Amino acid sequence: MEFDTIAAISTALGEGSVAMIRVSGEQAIACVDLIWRGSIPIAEMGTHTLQVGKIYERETGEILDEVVLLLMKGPRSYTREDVVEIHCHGGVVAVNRVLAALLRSGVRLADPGEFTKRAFLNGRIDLAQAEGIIDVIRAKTDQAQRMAMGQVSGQVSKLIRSLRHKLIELLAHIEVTIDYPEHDVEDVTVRLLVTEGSQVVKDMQKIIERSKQGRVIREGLRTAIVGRPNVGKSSLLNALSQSNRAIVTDIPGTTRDIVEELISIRGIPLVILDTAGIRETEDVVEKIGVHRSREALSEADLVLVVLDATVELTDTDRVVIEESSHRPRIVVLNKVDLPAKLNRVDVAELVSPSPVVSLSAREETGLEELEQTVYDLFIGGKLEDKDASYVSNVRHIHLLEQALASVTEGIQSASEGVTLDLVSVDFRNAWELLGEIIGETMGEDLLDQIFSQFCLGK
Ligand SMILES: Nc1nc2c(ncn2[C@@H]2O[C@H](COP(=O)(O)OP(=O)(O)OP(=O)(O)O)[C@@H](O)[C@H]2O)c(=O)[nH]1
Ligand SMILES: [Mg+2]
Repeated sequence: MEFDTIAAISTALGEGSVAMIRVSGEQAIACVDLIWRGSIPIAEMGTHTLQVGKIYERETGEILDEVVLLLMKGPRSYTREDVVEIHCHGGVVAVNRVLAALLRSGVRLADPGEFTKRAFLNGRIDLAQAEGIIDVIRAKTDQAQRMAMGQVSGQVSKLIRSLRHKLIELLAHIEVTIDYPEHDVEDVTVRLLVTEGSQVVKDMQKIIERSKQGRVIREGLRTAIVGRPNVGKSSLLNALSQSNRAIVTDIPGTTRDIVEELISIRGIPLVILDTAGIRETEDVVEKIGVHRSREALSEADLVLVVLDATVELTDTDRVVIEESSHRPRIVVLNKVDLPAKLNRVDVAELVSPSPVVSLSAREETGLEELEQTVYDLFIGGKLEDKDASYVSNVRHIHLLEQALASVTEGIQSASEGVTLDLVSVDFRNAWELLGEIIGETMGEDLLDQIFSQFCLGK
């Protein structure tokens, strides 16, 4: 495909040693040459070579910056088009003036993600790989970044292509059976659809099951710390995040609003929410806080229920235990540095099968056990396989689930004797849904929506 020529600053704006402007398109070389002063014109440079020179303003002749210029001729470039990279001195002003000069020489300012969109439209990468690039940029932990790199290198795409390949084979069988009814192979085809189709269903289920871990690694586990006032919820947030993020006092009802902090447990990102202590209150502000605590409790991926080990269970503790009983949770017995009134075994019995961990948030002891418990609960041994590929993108997971439903329905219909041309509709539908993951079947709107999530210059 051919597009106009675009440019954008690809590095983060701010003071730094280098700032890079990327130019891509048919006119990239000609446009930059208009404002370039080096030992040779860019048009005469070899591909994948660099040159030191100056960028000047055509109107006044003023030298704007001394730069290193890198040429990558298509198709051996990020976008598969001719790409010129201009490495300016870091700093907001120089790079912006060079960009302005470029825009006056006939280049258009790129939209966010437009370079990557071209890499996709020009067939260098598929859509799932392109989305992996956003995830690499956004990754907050090693695990998330490693998983995103797997997606960029095509691991997710490979899984999807293999599923589609099996579906297309089944569709071919259906076609043949419909086209040559005289061969009387309908029974054979139905049996094949049921057995082979069920295998595809199993494969999809496995991928979807694993994607839960993938999603946790990519987006982080939303973890709400709940409990009655003064049990040490804010102290726990501070201990886990090694910060003084939340205010801690001995006054019950200190935390009024939700305090959020991102931490990482062995590469798994946790978004920890410290909440207001749950209790009956007439205070207007605190009431709202308690309402938010309950919302956090019901929406979180994981709930940490904090109890104060130095006193007997109160009615409010029991309410919190009851309200969290259907959520994935870990019960934390806090303040074990002081003489205990609450026995871990009794509590474990009460909250079974939820795990119980005792620790001291103030003295920061027992935190490793909590971390280990979180890790076991959500990842277990399942992550040890470093080569495993994960589907982690919510869009992909959603499409997989729809495709799974469609294949399941197709198999059901086939075994019930529904005519094969109707059955083929379900199989074809699944094939198309999977195609949307890698961008082989999809609309322009969706593309715009996906690429608008990128940074400018990527
Ligand atoms: N001895 C001891 N004291 C603790 C521990 N954790 C918290 N505390 C104390 O308990 C009191 C309440 O701690 P916070 O962390 O503010 O409790 P909270 O649950 O956030 O309270 P609210 O925000 O009011 O709901 C403070 O005086 C803390 O110093 C602990 O592990 N051991
Ligand atoms: Mg608090």
